[in-house]
Amino acid sequence: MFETDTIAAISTPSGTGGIGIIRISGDKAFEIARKIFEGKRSFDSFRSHTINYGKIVDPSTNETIDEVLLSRMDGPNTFTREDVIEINCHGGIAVQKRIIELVVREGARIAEPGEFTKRAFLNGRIDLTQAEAVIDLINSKTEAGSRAAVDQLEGKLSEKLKEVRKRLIELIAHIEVTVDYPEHDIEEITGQKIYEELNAIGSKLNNIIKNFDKGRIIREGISVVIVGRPNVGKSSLLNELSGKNKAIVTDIPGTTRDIIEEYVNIEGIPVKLIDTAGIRQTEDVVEKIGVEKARKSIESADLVIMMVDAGSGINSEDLEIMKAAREICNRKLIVLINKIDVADETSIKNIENTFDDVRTIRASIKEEKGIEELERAITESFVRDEIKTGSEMLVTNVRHKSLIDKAINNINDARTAFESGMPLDCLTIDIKNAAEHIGQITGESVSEDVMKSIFSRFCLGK
Ligand SMILES: Nc1nc2c(ncn2[C@@H]2O[C@H](COP(=O)(O)OP(=O)(O)OP(=O)(O)O)[C@@H](O)[C@H]2O)c(=O)[nH]1
Ligand SMILES: [Mg+2]
Repeated sequence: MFETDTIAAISTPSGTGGIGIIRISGDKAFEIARKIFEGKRSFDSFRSHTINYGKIVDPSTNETIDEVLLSRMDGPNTFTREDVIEINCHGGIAVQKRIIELVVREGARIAEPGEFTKRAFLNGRIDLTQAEAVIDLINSKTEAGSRAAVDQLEGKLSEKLKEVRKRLIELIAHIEVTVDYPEHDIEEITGQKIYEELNAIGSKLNNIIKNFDKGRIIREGISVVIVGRPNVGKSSLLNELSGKNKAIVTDIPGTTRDIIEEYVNIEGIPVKLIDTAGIRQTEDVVEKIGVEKARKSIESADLVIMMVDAGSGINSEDLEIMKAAREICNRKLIVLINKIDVADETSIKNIENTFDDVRTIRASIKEEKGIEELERAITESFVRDEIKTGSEMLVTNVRHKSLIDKAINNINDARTAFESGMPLDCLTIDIKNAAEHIGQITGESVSEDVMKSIFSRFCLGK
């Protein structure tokens, strides 16, 4: 399982930048540096964790490839715990490529995505939740998202989970002792204690998981679906909010045929906007599919914006859609009354009265009215109760969530077994499973497959 060969990668994003960083990690890192680096002083005179000026020279031709700054970092005080070299070169992708080719020729291998972080994990520098936090940090779309990732990187989640796992293992040990010395009255006292401890651990896990929805929103954003009958201005809204002309807008009803998605950042929260085909009875096959997709997307949305056209007023189609939206999602719902520029006060009032039990917002996308109020309404409903993260720790990762759920189920099984009077040693298998599931989160017990899938989500050079 353990690879000890030397790996290398260009760690800066590809393209032309101010500088490029090439990272080498492993037994041969220093040997390679000795061969290709020429400075005023020799490589071996450099102290660890210093940056040194010099040139990269191809030893086979004596050709200078670039002027560089070279960092020498002696293991184990490095990210991977191995000897690490970092070469800061002058950008240009061609130069970076030549250097990395040279490094490979002298004995390194190109790193797989995430392999540096994987080594940090395998060498005990970080645990699995921290490794995953590195990915989240790279990918995080918002400040709140990166804050949650930093918490996780600092090991707050694993600290809690390691503690839970320790308690579970102690429980198993406890039961085994009890079973080995089966004096009846001792067992009864111990049994009660074990039961109480199981309850305590169960509620601790429930506590950790209860903020998951909030964590998910911070990590992945809110998904907001825009629905309404054809021509009310759904695609215009998507374009307006995203500042792009992604969706086609025409005055022909039935313009949008498929789902269109766009990420926008509203007050620091990533919002996935979903524009849908106008919902109406239609015989057009393509449009029918679009309408079906629109209905489906209501099901998975966090928030539904139901748009109506103030100019033409409410008709039975609007009411049908509204009914469907309410039925499918008892979720958050906003009615956006669009095109107020072509409607009079009475008809707008009329619409507001029709939907007097939900939040309504008056808007004209044409005249850019009501957009700010809508944006506020979108974030408010979530920010207030769900997104403001205090100091509390958030579980943002679906993998973690599902493993904690499994562990909670195991613990509940053990509790049920105890309640129905099963002998104590029947509980151990459930408790062991719970410990196993928790261990898979922190990486204390984790399979090669899981690791592969986690680290493959990294970009190269990380
Ligand atoms: N007067 C007025 N016209 C608007 C407003 N918003 C959108 N429109 C116009 O309404 C028409 C339809 O807009 P779209 O955004 O394509 O409507 P849609 O809901 O996506 O329509 P489908 O994709 O067919 O379901 C276009 O001609 C827009 O320019 C508005 O606030 N006022
Ligand atoms: Mg459209």
